[in-house]
Amino acid sequence: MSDAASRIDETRLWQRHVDMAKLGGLSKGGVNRQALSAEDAAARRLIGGWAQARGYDLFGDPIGNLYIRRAGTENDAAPVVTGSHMDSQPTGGKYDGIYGVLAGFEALEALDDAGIRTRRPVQVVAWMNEEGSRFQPGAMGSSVWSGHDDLGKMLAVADREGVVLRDALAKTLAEAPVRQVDGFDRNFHAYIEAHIEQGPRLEAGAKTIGVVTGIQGSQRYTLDIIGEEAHAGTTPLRVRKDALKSAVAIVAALERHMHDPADVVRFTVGRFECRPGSPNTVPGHVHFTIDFRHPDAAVLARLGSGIEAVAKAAVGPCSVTVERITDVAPTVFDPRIVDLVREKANALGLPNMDMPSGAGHDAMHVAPFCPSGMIFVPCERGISHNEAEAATPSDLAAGARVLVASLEALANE
Ligand code: HGY
Ligand code: MN
Ligand code: MN
Repeated sequence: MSDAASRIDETRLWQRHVDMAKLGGLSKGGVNRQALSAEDAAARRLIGGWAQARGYDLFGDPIGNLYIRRAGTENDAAPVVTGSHMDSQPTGGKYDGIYGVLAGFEALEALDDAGIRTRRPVQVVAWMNEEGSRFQPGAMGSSVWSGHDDLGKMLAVADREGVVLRDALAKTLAEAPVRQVDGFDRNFHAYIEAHIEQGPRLEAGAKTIGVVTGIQGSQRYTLDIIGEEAHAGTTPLRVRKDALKSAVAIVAALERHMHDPADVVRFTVGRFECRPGSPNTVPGHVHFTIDFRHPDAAVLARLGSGIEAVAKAAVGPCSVTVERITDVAPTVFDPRIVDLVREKANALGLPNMDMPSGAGHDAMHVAPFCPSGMIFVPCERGISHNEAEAATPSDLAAGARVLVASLEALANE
């Protein structure tokens, strides 16, 4: 075992997860730590304190990504980078995202504890708003960093209470102040993100490490169906413009459009808002989201191009508008990084398997800029985006060992 890997401290890493899980902790054991919330600011303060205690450089960029940098002997060399996200779903788990940030931080500490100096700096990034549950789209921090989304446009996005991201970011930075840098430094030597699998394959295969080969592509849309509010008791059905009735017909039509006998297409309606939401008023407006995923870009393009026509054909007497929120192509990770992760897992004697990621991750926006890859560790029954999400201290530490061994090798290239 490499010196750094042997200095990964399972108890310290687990305790950091326990400390973080208190920030936004929920009654069933999960967390609600949405982007730029008070809980997110508290998480930024907590890891900032740990970083400062270790003498790491802490700084933020214009979209709220947080960077923790361990100096290299050639400190101007392009850094080797790791990280993930600290924000969660509204009823999220204790490991989604935060594991990648804490495993990255543990890697820095293990390098310190082993007295290892690397040529390149090693840097952890906590990407802002990966989940996209409060401010859409998700993976926003990494998307703006990469140029895939425009900074100004994202700063103007509002949440469902009408809070504009620019203001929420200013509030967060006031509560968790950090040195700010202008612009986005995309000069990464390599990037490896550690994450729980969020699926059942590692557990079913009795594997400790997932050597991630890529990430499937995804598209997300919002649809607004406009009808006419009316009295539930006096308005005959034949004259109604019932937005709910039309929205249900559209969802059914989209289900047919997305149907895939091989069950590879992942189609989800996750948010469905019926307004005004009064029991005795015919709904005049329905807003809902659709999210679909597939590993083949051509399938995504075909399905996406048909959405508006399917919606308009099913809308009945109402009207419908369709807005594409995000479109992320499938990611294929650099074979050199995939091989390195597998080699380090084997060297550590950890059972591992190559696998694609069904979930989206910030790595999809980093991969076009530098050789990138991911390391998965199991989560119980593959449950995620659920308060019951669970992982074991030993699996989390095993992933961190593979991570630090991989980062050290890359940082001395
Ligand atoms: O939606 C996703 O795939 C990510 O887990 N937020
Ligand atoms: Mn995640
Ligand atoms: Mn997630």
